[in-house]
Amino acid sequence: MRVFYSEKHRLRDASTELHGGLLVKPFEGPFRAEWILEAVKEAGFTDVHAPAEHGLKTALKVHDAGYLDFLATCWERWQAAGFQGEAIATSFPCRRSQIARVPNHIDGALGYYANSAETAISGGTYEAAVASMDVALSGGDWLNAGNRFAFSLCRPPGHHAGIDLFGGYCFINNAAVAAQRLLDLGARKVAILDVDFHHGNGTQDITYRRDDIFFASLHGEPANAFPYFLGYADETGEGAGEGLNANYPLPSGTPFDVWSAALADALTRITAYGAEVIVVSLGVDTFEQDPISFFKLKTPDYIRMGEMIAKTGIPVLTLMEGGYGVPEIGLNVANVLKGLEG
Ligand code: OKP
Ligand code: ZN
Repeated sequence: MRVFYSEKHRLRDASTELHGGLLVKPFEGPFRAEWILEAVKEAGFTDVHAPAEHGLKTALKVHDAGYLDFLATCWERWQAAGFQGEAIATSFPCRRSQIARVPNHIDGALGYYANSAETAISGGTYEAAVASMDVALSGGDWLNAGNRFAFSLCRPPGHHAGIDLFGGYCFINNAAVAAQRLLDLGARKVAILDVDFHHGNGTQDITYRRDDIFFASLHGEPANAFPYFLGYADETGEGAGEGLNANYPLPSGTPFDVWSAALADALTRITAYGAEVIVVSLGVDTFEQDPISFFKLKTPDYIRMGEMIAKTGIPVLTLMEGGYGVPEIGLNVANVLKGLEG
């Protein structure tokens, strides 16, 4: 298993997150990647490589060009407007709003492109998001070269980033960009399997009308968990993508035996679809000690998770999404990789 990692993740180091009515230190910070890299090396995955720069060509096939330009210039524009703090969206287009026009003022543009307000944009955020995307793309290249496994230690995460939306700590959808590259390199069908605690609303947004990407997500039921407005079981895809979106919303307290039955079903459907590669959006915020989630997975369960995915026989690009708070996130990730390699 080759590991891809960029030090540039450190450039994403916001000082604020809007949480419970307070501006707190973000749950998603540089320490996460440090803990995960450390534990992964400790477990024997020492073949760690910096990513190659890929440019924005593939990203432009899954994201809106105006959105990527907004990400690239947001911090500069926010500062030029004279604001003192980090860029936090406060005004959003909502029911009966006009969405055909992007506001000229950065405060309006920020709300236009945001799907949630906890995520502050700070200096270096865009550069880190691009490096994270390159980490994902380099993992895709490794599989394309004929290898069965890669681990892309992406940070910041990506699965809440939609066609033209950021939020939930995500800016560029690493999984979707990697899937697009694998298709461009010759794969006919790719599956994205999202095992992060939170529904991959951004990935679903990008893949929903497509027939070349099957999307499956296991997550906290949207009635009670972020991102709240997508992730129900009756969202099955649209047009050419009808039947190719599979959501598994699960209740508070879900233990591994219940969770893994949903995983088994998702893997059956991915196999039936004929996926040539599985891109795993790996979040370990399903862990019983995660500070912002409500599933009850334990450390050894992550080995079983990896084993189940590997049993499909399909090549796997695993890339990092969430997992917070406790150092065990590192061992939990390493366990998935161990399970994959068997
Ligand atoms: C990102 B990923 C705590 C709740 C914040 C956003 C959660 C984003 C999770 N302030 N809501 O899917 O792990
Ligand atoms: Zn998550």
